[in-house]
Amino acid sequence: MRHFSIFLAILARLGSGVVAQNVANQKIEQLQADMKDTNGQIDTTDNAVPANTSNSLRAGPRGYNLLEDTSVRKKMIHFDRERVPERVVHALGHGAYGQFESYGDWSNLTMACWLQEGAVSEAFTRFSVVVPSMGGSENGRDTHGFATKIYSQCGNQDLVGNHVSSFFIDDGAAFPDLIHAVKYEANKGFPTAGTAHETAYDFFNLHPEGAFQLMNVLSDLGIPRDVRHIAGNGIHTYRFINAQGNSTLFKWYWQPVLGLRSLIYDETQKLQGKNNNFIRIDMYNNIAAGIYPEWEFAVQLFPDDGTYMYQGYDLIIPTVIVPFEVNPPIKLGKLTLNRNPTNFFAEPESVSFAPSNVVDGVTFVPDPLLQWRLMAYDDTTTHRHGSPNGYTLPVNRPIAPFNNNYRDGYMQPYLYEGDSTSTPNDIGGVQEPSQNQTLEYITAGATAGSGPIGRYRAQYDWYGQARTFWGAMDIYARQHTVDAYRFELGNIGVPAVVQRYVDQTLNNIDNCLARRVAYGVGAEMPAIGSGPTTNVTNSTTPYPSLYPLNPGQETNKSNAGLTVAVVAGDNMFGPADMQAMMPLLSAQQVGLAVVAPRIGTLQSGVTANASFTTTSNLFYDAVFFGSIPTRPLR
Ligand code: HDD
Repeated sequence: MRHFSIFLAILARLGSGVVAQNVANQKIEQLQADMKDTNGQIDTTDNAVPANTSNSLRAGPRGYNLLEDTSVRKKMIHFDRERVPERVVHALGHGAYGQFESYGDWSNLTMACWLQEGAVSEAFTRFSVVVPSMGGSENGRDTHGFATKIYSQCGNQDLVGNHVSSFFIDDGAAFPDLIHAVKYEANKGFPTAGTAHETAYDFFNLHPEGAFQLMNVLSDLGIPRDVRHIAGNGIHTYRFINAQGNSTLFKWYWQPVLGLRSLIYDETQKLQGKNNNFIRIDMYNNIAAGIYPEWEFAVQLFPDDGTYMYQGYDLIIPTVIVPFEVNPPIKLGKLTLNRNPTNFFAEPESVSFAPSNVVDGVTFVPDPLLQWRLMAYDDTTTHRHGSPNGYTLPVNRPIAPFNNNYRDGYMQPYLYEGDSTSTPNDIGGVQEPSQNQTLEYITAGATAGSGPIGRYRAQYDWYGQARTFWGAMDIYARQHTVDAYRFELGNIGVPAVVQRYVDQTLNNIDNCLARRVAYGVGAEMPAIGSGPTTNVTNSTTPYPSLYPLNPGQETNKSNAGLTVAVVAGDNMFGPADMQAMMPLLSAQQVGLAVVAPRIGTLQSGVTANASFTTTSNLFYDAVFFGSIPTRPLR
């Protein structure tokens, strides 16, 4: 970890302190009431009785342990139960607090209080990867989760999205199957963190609606440098409701102010071996150093005419994306993450997000993926916390007052007063809101259904959407994506699964793509011309926004928080070089690591913070060898 602490120390001097001054601190104050500082305190039992629990109570120095050792028993009983079930997906994650600031008065769209003029709300965001379990690598190729809880004055608003814009399925009924298929194979117990295996591709073969999403993840978008440089996508269409009861449909996005940055696959794979916590360390250190990542909250707006269609795009099929060129997003506000958690278990681990946590002014549409999500997160939260009282934990508790008759259960923390626990009541207790106190579930103009009851499967040109994405990539990005398909399919032991993916999915997307992948994995190549063919030489799309990593897209807007390593030695890169280098880097908030054969002060007087044995070029965005010229270069 040493190699990161140096970069932290240097960045700390560069911190910009960008937090707005008028931030409400209600959540911080609420959390402070629950903080417990045990520093320097005498060890006691839960019963507050001082106890030496480092040594067992025994019948003599060579005798048996005594049952009477209640203090060590209490310690052990607690320890045996320290773990709670990990999240069934997105188990591996980390998070930070921050603030959401509304850019203006959006009351024309929504009554959501966090989107009104001058509204600044505290927030917590958790980043995650879908497939690995706790303790796995977060640097692998995967979909990254981006979940935010806005502690607004009118209740908690959760925005639970992913870093790419679509999804693998469009009906929540198939979610357990998707996750079974991508997690480790039931009989083998591997692979534990990736989709390069047969059950995953067997599933993908049978769910063509995920072809576009999978191509996103297999492009370089699937291997971001870190999470400060990823986007967030709400994926579903949601509904805004304003105070007049008017509905506007929207899709939401977090757009990183730092821009997008990805690695290449070889780097990612090596980085996992060198440090599988690179991503969370990067986030932690930058926040600690005062370099706060920011994302603008942007929405695509669609009129709600009851059809859930927009220029031919189906808004209730979550796997269908609407390109930004067709409907440019408008920016409504900004999220800044500026405070690391105090306690990993109590905060990033215990935080519970749910798409069902919305405030008045935000509701839903009849999208069958979203509809199941509205149930599943509350359910899994109850399971993970072992109690329906999980939402009362410090990190989950709203700052807005909450009052209800959800009573009792494991770990109920409150001492509710009064006798009535039913609503409505005439004898005193929680009262029902009046019609004008809540707009919850009032979705103006919406009908509950429009056809015969049945089990339906959405129809769409799935391969066409993936083809548009393929067409948006330049030739280098396409090669990387071909390599990724080859890696994935090349690791599948059942040739029929591979052949089917090549023939049915890839060849329906693009004949050239299918042939290239098939060639690399020893599958039969589909005949030339047997599938559609995109221009092979370069990006040919009316929708360049689909692949924002192409050069020239201006996505890499800032170098803030990147790190340069200089290689130093007793006689190499001296104090004068250091003096020349620092202003160049600090002007851009770029950190510096000094790497030498050994850590410590070198003969030149420069201090090395990392050595060749503790670090790797993979941890840096650039490595500098040599001296800084004293005269400008010609
Ligand atoms: Fe999910 C966690 C994102 C579909 C069921 N999901 C979870 C997290 C993210 C997402 C970011 C981690 C939250 C955290 O940090 O605690 N999930 C998505 C997105 C989806 C999606 C963007 C599609 C648009 N998810 C989805 C479906 C279902 C679930 C269709 C079930 C019907 N997701 C869950 C879950 C998790 C979860 C099992 C595991 C832990 C948790 O909820 O709290 O309930």
